[in-house]
Amino acid sequence: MKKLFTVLLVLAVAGFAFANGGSESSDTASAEPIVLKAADTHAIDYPTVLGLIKMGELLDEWTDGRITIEVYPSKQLGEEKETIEQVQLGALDIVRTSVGPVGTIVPELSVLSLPYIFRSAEHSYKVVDGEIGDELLALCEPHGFVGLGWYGSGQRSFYNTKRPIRSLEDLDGLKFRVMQNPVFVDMVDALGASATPMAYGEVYTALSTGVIDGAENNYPSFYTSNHYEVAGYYTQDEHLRVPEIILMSKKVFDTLSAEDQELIKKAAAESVPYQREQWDLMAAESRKKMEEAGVEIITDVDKTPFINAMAPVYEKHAATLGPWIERIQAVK
Ligand code: GTR
Repeated sequence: MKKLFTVLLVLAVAGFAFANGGSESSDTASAEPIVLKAADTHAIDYPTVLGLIKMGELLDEWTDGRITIEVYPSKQLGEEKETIEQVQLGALDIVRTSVGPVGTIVPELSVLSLPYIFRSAEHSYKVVDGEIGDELLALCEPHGFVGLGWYGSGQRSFYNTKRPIRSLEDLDGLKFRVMQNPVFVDMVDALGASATPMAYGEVYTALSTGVIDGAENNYPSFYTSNHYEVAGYYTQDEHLRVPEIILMSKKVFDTLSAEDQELIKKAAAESVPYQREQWDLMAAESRKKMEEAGVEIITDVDKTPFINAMAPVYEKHAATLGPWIERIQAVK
């Protein structure tokens, strides 16, 4: 009996191997090269772009060059909002973007754009790497995206051309650029300042010409966009921790074999820890460079009034985001 079982097992394994090998050699379509185009707003050495490059290298290695990623950095394929739309339509394969603007298409994602929703970087990683993150990625699908993973992007704080901000009063009358999602307008309104949604690539000129007085971002974006040249005051109020997301076009994804889909998901997942390491390095380096460039970094800011001022933003979005807010806050 035992012998028969062993023989059957051997036959089953052989059959499986044959079926696999057979399908590979007969299925010429799976041997066709797949070149995925990926867009990022940042320059080639920015951690998010390095993450995409890593993802492409892994795919290249695992498939002997059959699947590769062509990364287009520095907004070569357009501003973030446009590239998100291109991915949704299937005209572009992959975009790495801030979650911020995606919230206008996948409403549940806006919970990650609420001010002070995360207590720390650890809290934000725990949320996106856990059940909540997985559910949010799955919610991208009905909107035409396959959510492939979350990259790190630290904290976002206000900076401006006028004066050091230490209190809510200091914000009074200032005009800030925000990312294109109404939740950020609500946030700035609640702080008593005014907000102008605008594409990232327009911010430098808008700051230089006085169309806006300031903006908000993390250290690497503030530094690499050269905004520090015109906005000399950076207040570390840490109001946002909006993650970065890798989105693939569902239209394109659905044309691939299940095996290739798995490889793409795996490569994205494996690029995440690498991206986050690169992130930490660049955040520290950018902060140092900001100091060297003479930016006044205001760290003695009492965040409590800022946090309390956000109550109306939470009230406004409670109807749609309430259960998500509670779940995120409950993650210890
Ligand atoms: C950066 C982010 C970009 C872009 C930019 C912005 O931190 O990495 O994807 O969203 O902020 O403020 O538009």
